[in-house]
Amino acid sequence: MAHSPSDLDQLAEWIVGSSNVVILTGAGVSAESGLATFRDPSEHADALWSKYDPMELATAGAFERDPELVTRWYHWRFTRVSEVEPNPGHFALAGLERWLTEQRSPEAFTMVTQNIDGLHQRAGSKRVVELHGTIHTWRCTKTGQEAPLSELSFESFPVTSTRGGLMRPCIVWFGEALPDQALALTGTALERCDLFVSIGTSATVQPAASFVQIAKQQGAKTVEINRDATPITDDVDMALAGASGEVLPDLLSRVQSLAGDRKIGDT
Ligand code: BV8
Repeated sequence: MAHSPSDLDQLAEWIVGSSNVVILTGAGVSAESGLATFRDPSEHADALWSKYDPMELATAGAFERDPELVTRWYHWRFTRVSEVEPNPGHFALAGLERWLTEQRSPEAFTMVTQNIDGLHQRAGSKRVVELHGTIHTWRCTKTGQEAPLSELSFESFPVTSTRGGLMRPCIVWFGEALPDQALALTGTALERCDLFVSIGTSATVQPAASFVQIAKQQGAKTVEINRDATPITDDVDMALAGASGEVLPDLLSRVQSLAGDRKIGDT
């Protein structure tokens, strides 16, 4: 199930003709930077951690039962994030945001990411909604006081706060509610969008996996760019099979030549 150049040309037409684009990204977009995804075992998953199921560790219950283990896991994941760079897929999405917001309006582009790694922002994306939070900010379990990860000391695990609580990442764990503001921004963008593109996500985690239906119900065109088929592949108007780091730069150069405009991503 590979994509054809004519699919990319068609998607480029849809992008150039759109007025409000919503992009949903998942761990697959960061895979080509070398970060392990959640559900397909990756050679990047450190042997120490590959025996643990992220679904088990990314929960408040796991943190309560074994705060040292969960803190060590997030410290390892942060170490991995700090060792990698954004990939061409991240840069292409930042270029699309610049082009659409300059050619149309700031609201013309909204990126909703399930990723907590901050690689979209490092690639230059500005309009990013971090649906599941970020590994770069932690908070005290007692006071809720937040601190950037860079200010924490990981000499011992778990990390205690100055107020006698434990520090935990500002990440949405399974079973926890998503941030109100992230959900509100996403809801507004979905209501207004005429093009919804799901990229690098297995479309299995709720409520993000239902966003495509919300977009479809209000009349938006829906697209999936993913390496493998997912539960939404048969529902979208167009499914492009491929690696985001290859498909997205190709797509944007087609958008640019179609629009006959100045180069995408030019500052
Ligand atoms: C909540 C932070 C309610 C942690 C994460 C129905 C409605 C509501 C909730 C539920 C529901 N049914 C079940 C639930 C509960 C649960 C859920 O969805 N469970 C699922 C698994 C069944 N949802 C929740 O708990 C959510 N909370 O609903 O709360 C509530 C309300 C009020 C009060 C209290 C509670 C919270 C969900 C958030 C969980 N946190 N992340 C962390 O990162 O440590 S989710 C986690 O999974 C990551 O964010 C990750 O991004 C996300 C989704 O995974 P994907 O991104 O899709 O990654 P995955 O590996 O699965 O797939 C990668 C894809 O990329 C693959 O398809 C692969 O083919 C592709 N790929 C690989 N390489 C490439 C590629 N594609 C392109 N190019 C490549 N190179």
